[in-house]
Amino acid sequence: MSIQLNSAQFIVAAHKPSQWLPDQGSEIAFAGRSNSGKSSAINAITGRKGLAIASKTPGRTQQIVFFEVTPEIRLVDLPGYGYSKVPKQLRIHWSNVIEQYFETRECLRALVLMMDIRHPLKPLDQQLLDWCQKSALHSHILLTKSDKISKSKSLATMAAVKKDLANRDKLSIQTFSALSGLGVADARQRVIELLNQS
Ligand SMILES: Nc1nc2c(ncn2[C@@H]2O[C@H](COP(=O)(O)OP(=O)(O)OP(=O)(O)O)[C@@H](O)[C@H]2O)c(=O)[nH]1
Ligand SMILES: [Mg+2]
Repeated sequence: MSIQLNSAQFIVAAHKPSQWLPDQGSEIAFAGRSNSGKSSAINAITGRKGLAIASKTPGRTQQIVFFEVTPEIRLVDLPGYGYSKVPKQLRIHWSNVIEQYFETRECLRALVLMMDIRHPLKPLDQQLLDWCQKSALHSHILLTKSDKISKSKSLATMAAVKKDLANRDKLSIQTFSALSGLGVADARQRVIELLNQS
């Protein structure tokens, strides 16, 4: 099937599970720490600047945002975790909702995990990867904001992260920059493959 990610359209920003789109077809979730570049990655991968709202204020995406590529294919922008300035009650609320999403969503085909290349593999990232491993769900890691460090440093970080995750399967990893465009075509290709594998 030929999937055109640039036809992605915003459908709903869900504050509660009852607003989620029906659990059918195929869906890819974009998750990561607050400010890791999730919304920017969705914009870059779909080639739709301004599709997902990227912000200077971390913790901005406080909904589960559903984008439809076709009625059967969706990309989902999850609220960022780990931002200490978000009130504790809200952080607990979202960690519960994210858990519920991962535990129940049958149409979920893969996780795209964004990690700032300068701060990879924090405990909550590890937790999500552990969950994918346990559930045999594919995960694709984007080491984001690679433009912020030198090429040699970014390759060294990628090697270190790969080594840390060497015992896992169904996992792939790449460097990425929404700003410079590095890795965007590869990420797009990977998302399409992950949608097609279902
Ligand atoms: N230099 C650089 N900055 C980036 C890149 N990607 C995102 N940013 C910046 O990082 C900040 C956060 O980006 P977002 O895409 O909003 O991150 P997010 O993970 O969606 O953030 P929350 O929704 O707040 O959790 C913004 O100021 C972006 O402009 C990148 O590849 N390079
Ligand atoms: Mg966001």
